[in-house]
Amino acid sequence: KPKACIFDLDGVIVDTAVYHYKAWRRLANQLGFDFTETQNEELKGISRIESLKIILNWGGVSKSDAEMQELATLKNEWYVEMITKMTPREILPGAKEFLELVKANHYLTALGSASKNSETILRQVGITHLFDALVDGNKVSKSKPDPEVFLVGAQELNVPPNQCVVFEDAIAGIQAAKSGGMKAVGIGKAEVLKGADLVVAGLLEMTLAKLENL
Ligand code: B16
Ligand code: MG
Repeated sequence: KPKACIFDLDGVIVDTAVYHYKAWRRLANQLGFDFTETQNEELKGISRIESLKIILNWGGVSKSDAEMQELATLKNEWYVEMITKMTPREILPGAKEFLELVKANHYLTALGSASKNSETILRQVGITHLFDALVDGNKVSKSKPDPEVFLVGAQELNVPPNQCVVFEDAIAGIQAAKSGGMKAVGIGKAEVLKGADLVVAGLLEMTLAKLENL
């Protein structure tokens, strides 16, 4: 029986992808090109600097490392402006309730996100207290599909990886969980999230029975 749940943030608990898209698009437009919402899907779960490299490649633009740092910082300023206005109403359906349910049933909980802004987001939506450990882009250096973010989460909770269940909306995140020796619940579509032990449309569909049967 699993002992801990590790949650990705963007796409599982909140939908910050819309804000990332707005800020990245503003940057792309300033550089003279645009990209679509479909392309934006490819950036989910990918770190800030890796996302920028992908976007510059789409626009056929090349920049030095120093210029890339400046562009990433500029994008982040626009992004932070938007996320500091987030409210608890932006929590995805069933996410807070599921966190409360697992905590009430003595599971340990951790955040496992690529974002360096996770604390701001959790504070804005008012759910920081529901996590026993917070692991994000400030604590780890390797991007998903590397399992580092989830392994550090398991370590901080003091639970062996094979007793951890990861909730993830990105393919790279499912791969990270599996290569870390954990169970993975995909949030989204089964056709997309191949390799997950279970796929649900959202945390609203999760139950204790489904968790215990993994
Ligand atoms: P930041 P997750 C990821 O969050 C996002 O999905 C991804 O689009 C973003 O680039 C990344 O965080 C880094 O975010 O710029 O705030 O450090 O899905 O891992 O919770
Ligand atoms: Mg995600």
